[in-house]
Amino acid sequence: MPHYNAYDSFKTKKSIEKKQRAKERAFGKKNETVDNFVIDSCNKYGVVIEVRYDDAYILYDGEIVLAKLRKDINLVCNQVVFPGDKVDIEMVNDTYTINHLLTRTSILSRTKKDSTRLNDGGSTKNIAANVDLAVIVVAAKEPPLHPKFIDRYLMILQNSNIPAIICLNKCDLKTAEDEKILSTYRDLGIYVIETSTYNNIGIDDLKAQLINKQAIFVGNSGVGKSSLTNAIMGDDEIRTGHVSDKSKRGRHTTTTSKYYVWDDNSSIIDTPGIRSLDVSTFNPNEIQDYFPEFENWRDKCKYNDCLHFNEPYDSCIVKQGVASGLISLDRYESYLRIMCDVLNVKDYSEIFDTIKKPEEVKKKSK
Ligand SMILES: Nc1nc2c(ncn2[C@@H]2O[C@H](COP(=O)(O)OP(=O)(O)OP(=O)(O)O)[C@@H](O)[C@H]2O)c(=O)[nH]1
Ligand SMILES: [Mg+2]
Ligand SMILES: [Zn+2]
Repeated sequence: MPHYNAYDSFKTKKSIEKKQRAKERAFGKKNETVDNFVIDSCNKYGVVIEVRYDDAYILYDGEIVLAKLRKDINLVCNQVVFPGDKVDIEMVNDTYTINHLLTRTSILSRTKKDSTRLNDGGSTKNIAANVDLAVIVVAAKEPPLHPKFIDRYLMILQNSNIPAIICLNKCDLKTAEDEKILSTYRDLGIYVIETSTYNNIGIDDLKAQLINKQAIFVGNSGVGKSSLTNAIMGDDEIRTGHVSDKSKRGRHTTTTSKYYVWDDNSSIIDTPGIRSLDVSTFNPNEIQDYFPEFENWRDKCKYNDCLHFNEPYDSCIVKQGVASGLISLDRYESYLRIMCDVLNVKDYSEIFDTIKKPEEVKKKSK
C-alpha cells in the first residue's frame, strides 16, 4: 500500500541520515554539515574536559573555560565533542567559540538499542575521544564481579581499537571466586591489576600503567572509578557514593564523564557507571572474532560457517574444547548470551547443557 511504502521510505531515509551522522561524529569525517570543522592540526589547542548540552568546559592554556560551538554548526555541543577531544578555540564577543575539532586518534562509543522503536538498528553513544588505554574497573564483592560485563566491554573496546586492562578494585574484599574469574583474563594475556583505595594497594602500579597516556575508567556503578581517580589525583575532590545495600548496585554517583590531568602528559577520564552493555547490533558471524581463544579450534569445526551455537556437539570442535576445559566455560557462556542477544533467541540453557554434560548427550545421540 502506497501509504505504508511512503512511511517506510521516510523512516529508512531518516535512519540512514541518523547512521551517517553517528558515523561522522564517531570518525570525525568532513562532511557538508560540518565543512572545515575537522582539521589535522592548529597552533594551540584546548582539551575538552566535560560536555554539557550546549557548551563544554575546555582546558586551555592552563585554565578551564566554557565554550560554545561555532554558530554555523547546526548541532548541539554534546553531539559533536566529547571528553578528551582536542579543539581549536577562539574568543568571539566575550564568548569562547569552538572553531575546529582536531582529527581524533580514537573514539569510544557504545550502541544502544532503542526498545521503543521497531526495526531500530540502534543509536551510537560516543563516550570519549583520543583514548589511549581503557581500564575496565570491576570490584570484589560490591557490586559482584560478572565476567559477562568484562567480555562485553572487551568487545566494544576492541571494536573501537582501544587497548584495555582490567582493574579489580576493592581487593580488600577479594574472594577465591574473584581470583578464578580474573585468572581467565590473565590467561588471555590481558593485564590485570588489583587495587584497594581503602588500603592504598596497587595505586602506584596502576599509575605506572597510565603514565603518559590519556586513559579512561569504565565499568559498573559503585566499583570505585571515582575513588581510583581521587587516589591517583592525590585528593578527594570527586564525589563518590556508597553501593546501596538492597540491590548491591551502585548509586550512579558520577553523572557525566570528566577529564582529569594528573601528570604533565597523563590524564584520566572518569565516567558514570552503567548497568548493562548492549552488543546486539554486532554481526553474529563476527562475535567469535572477539573470542581469540576459539581461534585454534574453530577452523576444525565440521561446518565452515559454524557459529558454535545451535550446531551439534559432535560437529563443533569449539564446544568440545569447552567441554574438555581448554576453553573457559564462563567465556563460552558469555559468548552464548551475546549470540542470544544478537540472534534474538530467548534461552541458551539447552545448548549450554550439551557442553556441561557432553558424555550424556553423546550416549543419547547413539
Ligand atoms: N571496600 C572498598 N570499598 C571501596 C574501595 N574503593 C571505593 N570503595 C567504595 O565504593 C563505593 C563506590 O565508589 P565510587 O568511587 O563512587 O564508585 P564509581 O565507580 O565512581 O561509581 P559511579 O560514579 O556510580 O559510577 C564508595 O562507597 C567507596 O567508598 C576499596 O578499595 N575498597
Ligand atoms: Mg563515579
Ligand atoms: Zn563450532
